[in-house]
Amino acid sequence: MSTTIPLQTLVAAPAGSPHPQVPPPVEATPALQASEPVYVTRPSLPPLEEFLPYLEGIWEQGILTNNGPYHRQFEARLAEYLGVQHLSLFANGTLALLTALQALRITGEVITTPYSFVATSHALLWNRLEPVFVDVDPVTLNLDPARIEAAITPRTTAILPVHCYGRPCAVEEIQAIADRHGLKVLYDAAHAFGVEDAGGSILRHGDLSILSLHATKVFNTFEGGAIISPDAETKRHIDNLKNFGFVNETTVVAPGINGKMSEVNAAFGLLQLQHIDRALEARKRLAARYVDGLAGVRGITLVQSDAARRNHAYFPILVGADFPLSREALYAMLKSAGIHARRYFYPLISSFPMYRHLASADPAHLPCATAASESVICLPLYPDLPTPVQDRIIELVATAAMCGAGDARDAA
Ligand code: T4K
Repeated sequence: MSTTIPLQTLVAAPAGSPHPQVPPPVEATPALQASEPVYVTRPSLPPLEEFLPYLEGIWEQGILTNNGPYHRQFEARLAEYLGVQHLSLFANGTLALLTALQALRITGEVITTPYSFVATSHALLWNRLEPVFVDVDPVTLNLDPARIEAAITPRTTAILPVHCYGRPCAVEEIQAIADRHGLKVLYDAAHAFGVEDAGGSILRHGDLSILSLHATKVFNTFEGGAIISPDAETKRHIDNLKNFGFVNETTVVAPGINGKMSEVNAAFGLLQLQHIDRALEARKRLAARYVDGLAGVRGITLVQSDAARRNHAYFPILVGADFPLSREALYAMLKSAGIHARRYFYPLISSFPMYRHLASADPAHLPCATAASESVICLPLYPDLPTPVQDRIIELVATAAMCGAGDARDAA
């Protein structure tokens, strides 16, 4: 491991600092120069001057939204980049989820995971659907296919799995179950931008997949989302739904919504496509560095994707019972050192007030999701994360692993 820099150097030293011996940061990055906290993620942003011509184009044309030229271009280029054929842009991932459920006319109960961002289940409630929570696999942290069939009732119409952290779900097994029971499958692929399995894009599975292009995601358009459809007809229907149900100036065929992405977001997306491969490379390098630094740390389990092409969207670790600090103590220790890691996904969705009354929300039925939720920490990972800062994060975790143990856990 390379030389690390004491965290004090992340904070601007006052005049007459008692640390004159501290060497200057190796890389003069903003995060090291200022007393800025280190967040779980920071958005990838291209140089501002590269975006100005796109804005000028919008100003010249006066088309701000409603399937404008940038929207059409970005939709086509994004589909091409992702290796899918039928993609509809949305204003955000949540609107994409809401619309996907409408498009497939889902009713009754939907089997889903409690181990996700709350938007996954909220999209069901907004469609007056009942989430039925099924436990996750303890290794993949995705919906456990072995537990799905037991949760199917005559009211079940769909399965809504999440490729959590961008790790592919057990897509073949889930499809086989859906086929046996006549269920639709909608993938919440909010984390899975660019992820591929042996056959290509992970987004080709199921009846529909949705993406998030939010600021915190691997690929962002500030806010944004997309639905990936299996055929042109489904895409057309979704395009109508996201535009109030209009098919032409005077005809409305469905109670649609306004889910459209604006020209500014679409133009930004076009520019972002020029930078995404470099961003993914940086994530890969940083993730490998975490693996090198943390793989041997006692009590820490790394949650790794087995995808053919990964996106390294997050770097989750599980803090085990044999780690000297509790998860909460490690989280607090990192925070006090200026490292704002996040406990994605804690609390479980099923424990929020609007869900906890459901029979399927009983933690006794969700032991693996509960255990993961109570032990996970997502460490900062984003393309511009300075190497010395990452080394310091690794050092903090590794040092905690060696500290005088049981007492620290008890005290936390
Ligand atoms: N399904 C799944 C599985 C999802 O994870 C999500 C979203 C959705 C559906 C819905 O998609 P969208 O409708 O959002 O497109 C964040 C995001 O807001 C959310 O998009 C994401 N999942 C979720 C996992 O994470 P928060 O509440 O943790 O965000 P926030 O504001 O605390 O941001 C985290 C850190 O990122 C901040 O501490 C600093 C940094 N940050 C954030 C923003 C927004 C920046 O540096 N710049 C920024 O602009 O939910």
